[in-house]
Amino acid sequence: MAANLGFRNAFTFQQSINWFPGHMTKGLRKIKETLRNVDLIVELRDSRVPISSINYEFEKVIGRMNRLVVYNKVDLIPIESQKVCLKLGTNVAFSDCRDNRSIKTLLSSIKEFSTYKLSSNKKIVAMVVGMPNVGKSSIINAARQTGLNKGKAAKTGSLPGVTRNLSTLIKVFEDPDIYIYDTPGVMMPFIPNPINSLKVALTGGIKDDVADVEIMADYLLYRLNQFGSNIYVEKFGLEKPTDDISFLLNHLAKRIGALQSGGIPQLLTAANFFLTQYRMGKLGKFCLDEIDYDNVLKEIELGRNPEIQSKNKLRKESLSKTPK
Ligand SMILES: Nc1nc2c(ncn2[C@@H]2O[C@H](COP(=O)(O)OP(=O)(O)O)[C@@H](O)[C@H]2O)c(=O)[nH]1
Ligand SMILES: [Mg+2]
Repeated sequence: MAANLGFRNAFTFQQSINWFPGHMTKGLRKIKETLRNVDLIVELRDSRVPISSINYEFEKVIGRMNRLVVYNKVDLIPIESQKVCLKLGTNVAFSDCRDNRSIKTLLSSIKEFSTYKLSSNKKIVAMVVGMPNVGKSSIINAARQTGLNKGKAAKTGSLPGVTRNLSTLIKVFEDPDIYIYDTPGVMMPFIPNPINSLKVALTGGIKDDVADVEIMADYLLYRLNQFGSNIYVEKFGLEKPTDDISFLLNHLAKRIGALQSGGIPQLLTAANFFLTQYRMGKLGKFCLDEIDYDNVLKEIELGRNPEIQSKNKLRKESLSKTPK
């Protein structure tokens, strides 16, 4: 496996990538203001980062409201990881926006978990919230397609930050009537664990120009090797796996013809190509978070109390400054 091939067994990344533009503050305020009209919160997370895509800001706003946690993009993780995600809580569902059956199941879960009572003859109003790019707008479109056979009502896109305002109510099902609010993706103002912020950026939750594309590519290579995945080796025409991002990007630039005048490889273009291949699921299915029970508890504790991280950092710094 990876260790035998002499690959790195750790990746150092110390500075959290943070992205919290003004429309997110406004989005969070609008979410709060609209909650009183809502029967069920559908909190979307990205299955590839089921822990890192938890936004603890929602906890403060949503509190004890009725909530269904949906791990979307489940087509991009292995089946064993889905089983582990199920243990992360109750009221959990999975979805793949491109799969009709999965959307049908999701609609049933929305009915099951909403506070709506069949006898009350009332419509179900849900609100989809989550970090940017987890697939909120796509899920509403898919539900509307499956439920009513109607076309897109919410704009979607492969880059984060497409939906900037709270939508009007979008009807997705009849009898019982289900309506959903689409909301802008909200990031945490500060992600306490730097590696988690890198994972969120890698899966497309943070704008690429806020993160460093070549570092993301290096982290991706590190993780692919750790998973012992050889898909990239064959796909990119390499002789054997490599742990050297500079070598890989030079190779890729030549392979895709990303060369400046004088034949100089354009490494940034190669890095973007590498990331896109991964994001499209072409380099394999992986869950990037450690989803063992202890780690989940640790991450949740840290996410809820981000000051723990800064306290630990300060403690370490002061220890390293203490004269010996
Ligand atoms: N593979 C995969 N991609 C998805 C899925 N759902 C959404 N996407 C893609 O994720 C990107 C972001 O989707 P969007 O709905 O705009 O996300 P939002 O920012 O949360 O509203 C788009 O490129 C979608 O096509 C899914 O279940 N599987
Ligand atoms: Mg959207």
